[in-house]
Amino acid sequence: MLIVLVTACCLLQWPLVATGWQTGTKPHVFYAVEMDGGTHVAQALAEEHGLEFISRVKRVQRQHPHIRDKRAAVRGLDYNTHHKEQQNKHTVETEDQQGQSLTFNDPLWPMQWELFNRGQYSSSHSDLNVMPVWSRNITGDGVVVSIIDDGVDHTNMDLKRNFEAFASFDLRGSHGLSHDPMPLRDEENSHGTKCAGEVAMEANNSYCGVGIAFNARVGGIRLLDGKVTDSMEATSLTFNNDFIDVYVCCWGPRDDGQEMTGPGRLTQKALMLGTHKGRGGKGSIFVWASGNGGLLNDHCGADGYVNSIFSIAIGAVSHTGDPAFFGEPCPAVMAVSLTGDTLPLVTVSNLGDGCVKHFAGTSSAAPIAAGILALVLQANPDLTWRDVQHLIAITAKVPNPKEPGWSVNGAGYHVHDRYGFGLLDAGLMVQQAIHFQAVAPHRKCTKKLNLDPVRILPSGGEVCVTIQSAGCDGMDSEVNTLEHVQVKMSLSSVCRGDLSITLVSPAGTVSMLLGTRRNDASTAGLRNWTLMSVQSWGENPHGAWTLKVKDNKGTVGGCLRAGSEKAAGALLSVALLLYGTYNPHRIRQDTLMPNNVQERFGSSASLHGTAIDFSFFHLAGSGIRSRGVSVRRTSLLTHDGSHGESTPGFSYACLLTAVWSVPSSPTC
Ligand SMILES: *[C@@H]1O[C@H](CO)[C@@H](O)[C@H](O)[C@H]1NC(C)=O
Ligand SMILES: *[C@@H]1O[C@H](CO)[C@@H](O)[C@H](O)[C@H]1NC(C)=O
Ligand SMILES: *[C@@H]1O[C@H](CO)[C@@H](O)[C@H](O)[C@H]1NC(C)=O
Ligand SMILES: [Ca+2]
Ligand SMILES: [Ca+2]
Ligand SMILES: [Ca+2]
Repeated sequence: MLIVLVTACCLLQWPLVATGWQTGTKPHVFYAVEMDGGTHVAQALAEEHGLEFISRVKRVQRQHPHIRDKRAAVRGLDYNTHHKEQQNKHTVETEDQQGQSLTFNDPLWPMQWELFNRGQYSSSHSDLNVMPVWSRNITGDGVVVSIIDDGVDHTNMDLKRNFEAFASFDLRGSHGLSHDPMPLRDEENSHGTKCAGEVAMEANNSYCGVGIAFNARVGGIRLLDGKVTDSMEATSLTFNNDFIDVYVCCWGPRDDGQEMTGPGRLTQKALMLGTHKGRGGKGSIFVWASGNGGLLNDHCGADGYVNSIFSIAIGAVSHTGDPAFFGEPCPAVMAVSLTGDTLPLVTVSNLGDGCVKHFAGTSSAAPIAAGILALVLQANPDLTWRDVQHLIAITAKVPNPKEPGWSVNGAGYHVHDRYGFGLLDAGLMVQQAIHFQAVAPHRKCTKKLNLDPVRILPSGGEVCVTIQSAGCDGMDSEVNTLEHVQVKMSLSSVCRGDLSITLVSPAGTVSMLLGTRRNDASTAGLRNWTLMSVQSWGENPHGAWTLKVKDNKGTVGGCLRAGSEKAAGALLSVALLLYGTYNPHRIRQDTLMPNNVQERFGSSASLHGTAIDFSFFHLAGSGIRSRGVSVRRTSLLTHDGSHGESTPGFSYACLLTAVWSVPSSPTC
């Protein structure tokens, strides 16, 4: 009772979150209220004050607007000169495809090489291997995907049928508070609609193309049209999360190679809340575009959304399996999907005749991944947010083994800074998903390093610290099979973009957590910045971890650094965060066995008789070397019991919104 009264007080006095400064939009005030008592109490409170309950978040803070960029705009693409659209003069259907492939009457279906590649545009037959899944009548039925972006045009002929209002919301309030995410009709605001089309364009309606999960439900949460706040992001990421299965975010900090920022406090909480409570406790799936700053030498280690363990960061490769030129490397990238780089990519739009043939950027790659995950979730709705990440790690394949940079980690996973675990394969993923056993409970083992005195980084030199980890041996938090690894650190620097930060695991896996960025002349250093790697997935964390910060002096032209300079900075604090599971049957020093990637799926590589293309079969003979690590095979998954509850006790809080008028010029 007391808390409610205090809350009411807050309601009257703290317009914590004001988002009403857009000209021409109807102003709304968002209130975050911390309280006990659960949804019904919050709803009653809202009603009492003429407010609308939106969703819950954990904590409140003063909101400052910031910019989040969509990840579609890529400079230097000129579609007209890149290729001639060859007609299928060379349509050879392989034995496996005969009798298996569905045919659609959608006029642009023949152009959708990424879904079904018959050599339409080149000799490459690489695609997402979705046909065997569709042939089994797995088409996204019953799965709900929401695009958090600039809106979704649900009047489009190809989206009408699959549009889901309950997966939709308008946080910009331009139509009043509603479930109508209709975007403005201009090029700038066609992004979310394009993303939605890739996922769920209606199939066989004689219009435009076919979505990868063409029977999934799709909605849009309209967030991006002007500046956003932490609270708006948090609201969108937790919106109706018992109903929405997959959220797609093709935006983030500016990919200008200078910015280093990530989710604010509320958004971090929202990502955690979503993965713990969303989807009835199995966890919301957050698919994230990994960034388009390649041409500006950006590195996704500088993107806190990508570094979150709760998001699945997706990069892009072309039909030849080469990384897209606009892509960004970092060891937090989980996988790649195919993109409309120089080839067409069919989707819908809120402009013109509603159908477009080109869509590029990691913005075009992430929705495809989300569509594949919709197929996977239809095949096995019980999968948790972590099960899904395990499935990606197990089934993604090496699209181009000749690309330098592949290595095999201490648990036998092939990893790469630009590809993550590799290219998604819908057929393989669905096949593995059907009988997938939930992974063991999530554990987190933290080790803080005592850095007193601080370690000085010599100019042009490097500083190394070793962290001995026992993997929290003997404690409830003991981890012996890794998933994500994070390093939370603070350092000062005279020129941030000159720095590179690497982490070497006890098994010898080298993760380049942050690469140099030639445009980042910031002197701000890192303040409790969290870096992440998925590249030690499956390894045993027991042993010595080495963190190395190197000053690559001269990388950033904009940093005028004196020759007489003594230090480039100092390492102030380091904590190693190990996430994973404890498998009681795991032997500490795993028996060394030759790694044979083929062995993993060699015997079961068919989905109802359809051969699945394992490009990564080439791995063994391709000359890929692990970085001096003896490659060994360990148990990939821990099948040692049900996945249990490890939900932290969230104190209850909620976000309310009012349609009250805002004082004339709110200046937050
Ligand atoms: C699409 O419709 C055509 C008739 O227009 C039909 O022949 C074809 O089998 C349909 N495809 C699917 C996958 O239902
Ligand atoms: C395909 O699945 C849908 C829904 O899951 C079902 O209604 C339909 O009957 C199935 N079709 C076939 C041919 O099994
Ligand atoms: C990092 O966070 C800790 C605890 O939250 C705080 O004490 C410390 O001052 C922070 N460091 C920096 C550089 O902001
Ligand atoms: Ca269609
Ligand atoms: Ca970036
Ligand atoms: Ca992530």
